[in-house]
Amino acid sequence: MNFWKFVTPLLALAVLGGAAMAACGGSGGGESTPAPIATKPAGSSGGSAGGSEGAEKVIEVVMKDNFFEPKELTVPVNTTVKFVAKNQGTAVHNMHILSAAKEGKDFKSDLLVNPGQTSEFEAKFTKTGKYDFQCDYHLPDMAGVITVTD
Ligand SMILES: [Cu+2]
Repeated sequence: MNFWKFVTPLLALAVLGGAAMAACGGSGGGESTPAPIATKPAGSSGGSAGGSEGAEKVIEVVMKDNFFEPKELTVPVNTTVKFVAKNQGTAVHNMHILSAAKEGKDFKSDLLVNPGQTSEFEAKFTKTGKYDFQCDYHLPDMAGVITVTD
C-alpha cells in the first residue's frame, strides 16, 4: 500500500516534532536537575592533594614587593623540607637559597615566579647553621636567612 509508505514518515516527523516541542516547552517537567558543578574544592593548588611524597615538613614563604614573609625561617637538619614560594606581589620574584658552599648546590624555586603563582621545591640541609636566601631580582632588599637546627 502506497498510503502507509507515504504517511509513516509524516507520522514519525509529527511524533518527533511533538516530543521535541514537549521537551522544550515543559522545561520544568521530568528532567532531572543537573547537579551543581561548583562544589569542588576549587583552587586547592595541587600540593595538598596527595600529601607530600618525600617532604617531612612544608614551609610556606610569601614573596611580596620586595620582601619575603617571613624572612627568617628555622628548619631542622637532615629533614626534607618542601618550600612553597608564593608570589603575592606584582613583580616577578624567586626564592634562591645560597646553599652551594655547604650542600654542593643551591636550592631554589623556579627562576621566574610570576605574580599570583607558586613555585615549590624541596631542600634538605645536612649542616646546622645559617643559610642566606634571596630573590635574585631585588637585592639587597629581598633577602632572608634560614637557620638550620639540630
Ligand atoms: Cu623579588
